[in-house]
Amino acid sequence: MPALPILYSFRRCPYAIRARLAVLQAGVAVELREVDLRCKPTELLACSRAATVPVLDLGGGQVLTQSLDIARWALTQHDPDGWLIRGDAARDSLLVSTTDGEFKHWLDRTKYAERFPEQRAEVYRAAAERCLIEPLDAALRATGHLGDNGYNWADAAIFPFVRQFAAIDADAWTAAPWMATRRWLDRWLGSPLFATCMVKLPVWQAGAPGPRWPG
Ligand SMILES: N[C@@H](CCC(=O)N[C@@H](CS)C(=O)NCC(=O)O)C(=O)O
Repeated sequence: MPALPILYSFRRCPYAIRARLAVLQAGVAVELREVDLRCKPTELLACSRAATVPVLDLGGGQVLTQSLDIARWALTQHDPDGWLIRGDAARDSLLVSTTDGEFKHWLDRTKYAERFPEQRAEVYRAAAERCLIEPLDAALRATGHLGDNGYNWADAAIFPFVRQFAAIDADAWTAAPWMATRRWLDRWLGSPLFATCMVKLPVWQAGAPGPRWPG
């Protein structure tokens, strides 16, 4: 049997969640290696200089080191619900690049405000909301998702970061006026796809294969 692609992952990392959601949606199987980020395995360091997660080792020297590339690869193998084709491509690409760029910047400052004492956390929170949550909420208001008839790749790419943002201060999130985004987030959090994505696995030990995933 040909070896499975190897996915190096960290359960709580939003980039890794993004990649795993796409792998699950595509229904492709991988060998999943859960990584301890404080003690990265040499196999991961050997295939990615940056040694961030997720990393997908396809074999034959082909390695994907960016979560969006991994998601695109997975959905290119199999895309049962048209995640890659449904939606407003220009709007979705802009929302995703804002998520990875400006939003991530303000998200980190909101989450670790004590490390960035130049401003109060509320200032960072407002900036995060202005750059992503506000346009996302407007986009979600019509149908509740970014895809035309359901989720698409951008819904899955953005969700793990909004999840992280909402969890910083649950009261502030509930009090904010982002009704469409709150509903969207709640649906994601209750979805079977997310539940499967977050199943806990032991940290991978070198020398033994990681589990086939999904199981
Ligand atoms: N641009 C990368 C970013 C991945 C990333 O930064 N992942 C974090 C974990 S959430 C990481 O591996 N950080 C390195 C470390 O903690 O050593 C992607 O989209 O995959």
